[in-house]
Amino acid sequence: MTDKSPFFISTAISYPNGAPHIGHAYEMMATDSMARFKRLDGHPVFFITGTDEHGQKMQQTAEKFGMTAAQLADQNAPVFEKMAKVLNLSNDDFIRTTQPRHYEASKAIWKAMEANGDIYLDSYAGWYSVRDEAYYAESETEVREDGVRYGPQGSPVEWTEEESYFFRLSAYEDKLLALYEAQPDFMGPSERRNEVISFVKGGLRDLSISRTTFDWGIPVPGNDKHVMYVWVDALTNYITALGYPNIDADKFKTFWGNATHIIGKDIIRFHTVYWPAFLMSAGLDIPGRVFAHGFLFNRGEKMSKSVGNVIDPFGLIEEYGLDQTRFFFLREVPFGQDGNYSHEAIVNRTNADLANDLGNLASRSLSMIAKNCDKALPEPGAFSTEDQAMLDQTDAMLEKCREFMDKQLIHKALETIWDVVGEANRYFASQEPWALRKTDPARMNTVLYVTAEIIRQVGILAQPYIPESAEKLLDLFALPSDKRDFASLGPVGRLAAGTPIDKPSPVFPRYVEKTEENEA
Ligand code: ME8
Repeated sequence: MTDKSPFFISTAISYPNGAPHIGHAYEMMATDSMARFKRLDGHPVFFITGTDEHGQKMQQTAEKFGMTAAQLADQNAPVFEKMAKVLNLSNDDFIRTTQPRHYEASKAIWKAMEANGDIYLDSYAGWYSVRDEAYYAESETEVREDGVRYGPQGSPVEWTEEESYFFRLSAYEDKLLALYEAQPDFMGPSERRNEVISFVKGGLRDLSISRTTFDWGIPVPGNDKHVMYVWVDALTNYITALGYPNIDADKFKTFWGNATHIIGKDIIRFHTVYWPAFLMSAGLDIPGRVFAHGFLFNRGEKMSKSVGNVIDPFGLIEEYGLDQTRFFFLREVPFGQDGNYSHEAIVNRTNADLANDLGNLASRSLSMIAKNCDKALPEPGAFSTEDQAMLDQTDAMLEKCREFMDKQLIHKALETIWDVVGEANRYFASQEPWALRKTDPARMNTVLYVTAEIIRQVGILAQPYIPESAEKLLDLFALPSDKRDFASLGPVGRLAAGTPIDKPSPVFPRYVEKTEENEA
């Protein structure tokens, strides 16, 4: 029996200080593929995403637009919610940190940390980056030629001095190092692990966790002059979604304890240092894994509003199609590394991998069945060595994909599936079933049967990544919904001879360049 334990997974929650960009969409698509994979593999899954609406960055952006932070959040958060829908996300909840349930959860975790003796009042004097919403030690900053002091992520920092509550992070140095040691898979990819360990070994200072110079945040329990530092409330969103502080409810008991957080590489410190320390302090379980993906660049250039090369995810989906966009980013960019987007690359993936390799194979083989076999899957004869090798490789996909997906190697899982698609194309071309029609119809039947069976399994396994198209592919076999999960992969779910197969409708359209001639 394979493990079917409950699985909790989250994206980071985005700052709705502007419209969503492709980096946000990328994280959502990737996390969705993991949630869908686990569901299809028989696990109870809880998958969340949302918006991080407090903090100085929101407040400052709102001021620039002459609105309140609450108005800015109310304007943009629904665009993120809409994006989740447009991306066909299978999220079970969408957290907005301005929701009353989140105020309750944040206040509760604060009180739990306070009750544990980890919060005290003092005053803060140091460097703060509004863009990163992060405090930095002076040694992490540098003054550049322009005379401005910058933090390690390249954003300007400003000197901040105010009364502040502190979290006793220094007391967690050894506990965190012990956690990294005891739970080697706590964070990935491995390069990031070493960075974090050396940061913690370098010595942790207590963390300022409240602000008094602005009021756009959750009030500190017992002292309304202070609002919580935005990251204290932001990280808490993960347990808000499970009904915290109600830790005895089924949802919390089922899903907290082995969480997987998918985030970008710029916010790993918050998730692997601060968050586990807060949780330990509040007496709650630590996540099972934090995985940091890379950044997306437009033809190698960082996307920025001032350069004017920010990619709008809605536009991209409009242009190339949803599953084409999902497939491109998940197949092309090794998950965990930085990646690039270009028009040529996405057209190439769309046309080569989807339209040609999978689409054409399905349409050629199933059309032949509809035409030559009375619209029903033919009875196969004895399998040749080639047939058997093809089926064996197909049956072996699940185990390999499962292993890769457990390590968040989404691109490797897709490579595994498309290796089979490539091999199936070579098989089909070399067996020449169209020539066998006259010379050896029984053999043609076997080749068509094997090809159809490969397409069935590829369709089932492709669902996490390209859900809509995979569904259409499986519809070609009129496969019932209870035969579409991973328990039906392999020999147990083999297609039955006689399965009705009509002339297939196209599943993967080719991308045609928009030239004046084509437009006319
Ligand atoms: O960091 N490519 O919000 P955010 C890939 N609110 N990923 C990118 C990216 C890019 N170009 N730009 C950003 C925050 N991201 C906090 C998170 S979680 C409790 C609070 C990723 O809107 C980024 O790494 O700046 C992060 O994981 C997510 O998008 C939201 O970024």
